Amino acid sequence: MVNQRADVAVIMGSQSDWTTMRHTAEMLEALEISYKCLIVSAHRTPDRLYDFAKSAKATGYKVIIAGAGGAAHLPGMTAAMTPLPVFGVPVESKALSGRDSLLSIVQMPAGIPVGTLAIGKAGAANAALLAAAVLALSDAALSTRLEDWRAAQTAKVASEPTETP
Ligand code: RP5
Repeated sequence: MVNQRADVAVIMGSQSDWTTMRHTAEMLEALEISYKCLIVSAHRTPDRLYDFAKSAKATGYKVIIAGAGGAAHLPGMTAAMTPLPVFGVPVESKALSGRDSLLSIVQMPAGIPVGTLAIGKAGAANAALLAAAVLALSDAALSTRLEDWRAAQTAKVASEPTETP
């Protein structure tokens, strides 16, 4: 559900991050959460980052999910300029397999938090689920959808392994 007025902003440092961040978008879609995806590079488009982060709350966003790789300063810089909760997704990098991204995002000094997820696809999907849990605190219908999604996940787990899953 990509609306003009969206609850979640999904920002990423580059087009190349989309292969990871699409999993955030897909999960938000599955939970019927309104979102908008934007490319915002902390080092290539710093003015865009400033404008986005400074206006994010007034724009109506409630949660920001920021994915970046390498020297991944996008989530932290965003968090520094908005009071909204920011969840960071470390994108898997070529040189260091995303460990650089993870450490760049997770090691925020005390005072400006970034809720940091796992590297790659799992982190991208979980960022959407975490955003859903935050939004569900004040949205009973979403709370029910989230509970249903988790129940369906539980129901898919077989009690015994088989040769051909
Ligand atoms: C970061 O550098 C981006 O978040 C991306 O993960 C990484 C590589 O960017 P590109 O060179 O593919 O644009 O800023």
